[in-house]
Amino acid sequence: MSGDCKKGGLESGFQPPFEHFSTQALHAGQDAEQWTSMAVVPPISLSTTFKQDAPGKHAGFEYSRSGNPTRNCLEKAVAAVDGAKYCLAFASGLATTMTIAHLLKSGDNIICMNDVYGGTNRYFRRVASEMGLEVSFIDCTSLEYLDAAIKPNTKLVWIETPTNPMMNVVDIKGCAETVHKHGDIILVVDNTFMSAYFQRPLALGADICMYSATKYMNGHSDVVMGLASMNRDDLHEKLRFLQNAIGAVPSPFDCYMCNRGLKTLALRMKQHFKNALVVAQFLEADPRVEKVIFPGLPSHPQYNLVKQQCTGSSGMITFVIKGDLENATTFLKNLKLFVLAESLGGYESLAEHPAIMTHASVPKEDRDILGISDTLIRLSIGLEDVADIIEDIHQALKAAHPNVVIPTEQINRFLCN
Ligand code: P1T
Repeated sequence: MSGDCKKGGLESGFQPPFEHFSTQALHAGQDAEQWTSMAVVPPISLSTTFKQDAPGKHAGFEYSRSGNPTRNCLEKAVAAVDGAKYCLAFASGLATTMTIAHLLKSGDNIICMNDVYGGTNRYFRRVASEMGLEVSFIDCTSLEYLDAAIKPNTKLVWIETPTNPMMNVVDIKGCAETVHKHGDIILVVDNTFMSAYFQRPLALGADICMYSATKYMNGHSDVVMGLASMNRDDLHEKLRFLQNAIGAVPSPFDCYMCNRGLKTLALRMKQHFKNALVVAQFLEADPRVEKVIFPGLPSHPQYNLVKQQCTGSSGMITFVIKGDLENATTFLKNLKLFVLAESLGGYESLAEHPAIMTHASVPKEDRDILGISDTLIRLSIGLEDVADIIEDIHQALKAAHPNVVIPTEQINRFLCN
């Protein structure tokens, strides 16, 4: 630095600035070569760009949208728990859906299960269809309906199982056989409700297993993210290209959080199932309740299929309260431990009203056909002590149906679980 440059501060009369201040603040201690610190816990790699030794010669990462070390850790862990060769992470469940839809071209047909998350329905019906994709909503619990709906331009079949919110169970193996008989049609299974712990769609013949990782896979209601696992090299290559080309990627911090959440997935899912089974049995025995839909109950119409394709059931329960919208609303407003909120799959118990909340974007006539009525309530059973969960549901049901008296012994049977 020349002597002249050191002379004078910004304002005349001040001392000159300390030498190399800005350069040191930016570069001292920051050599890219040192980040092999053998940390046991994956570091959050926030750098958007990565040093190259020569143009195009790098250690595996160039730019964080195309690949990031923290995201890489998560993708490898999820691929392993899904029994998959590959996994790709996205900015949300719907960003995953949108990226997968980009595998298709204008004029192609998508068959979507008629009972899916309201946002998935909205995306296919109001966004994908507007961009030239043809979407048919079919009840895929019937393999005959599915088979009959497949057309020469059908390129993708999208199922969700169990479905949100009606908890219908779709035969994944049956769908895979039906779909693949017609040629190269991609079968996607939204595995959000079961998580990788209870269901492995790829082993049953699906081509892509996707998640809203916002739910069980992260499990702490503090990350919005999506995941897609697959075994096929060609699908991985195309989706990895689209992940970078579209750019709907999650932040390194969210990847760190989800990677951390995944470590307790098995423990959480076992407890969600255990708690939900007691709650489902309690609701089933309750005269204030019309109907309980829980895949882990023998009364579920597809219980045998659940036992064939799943290793358990999650904390998701749907039930119909007796009465009308007012009874449903009174129940929801009186819950104390449960939080009245959208979403699911976190450690905390949540309750919601699908017709008014998560599935309001589904046309009313379709909701009526599916059974998404004013008295339908969805519970996401959390990890609290099950006696507290039961007591909360009981007192809210009491507020909704003050004239129905429940013998104490009946409640106590469930509190002792
Ligand atoms: O919210 P997002 O991460 O974009 O995921 C969308 C999504 C996809 N698939 C299923 C089965 C889902 O349940 C969701 C999101 N669902 C809710 C927010 C909900 O309360 O049902």
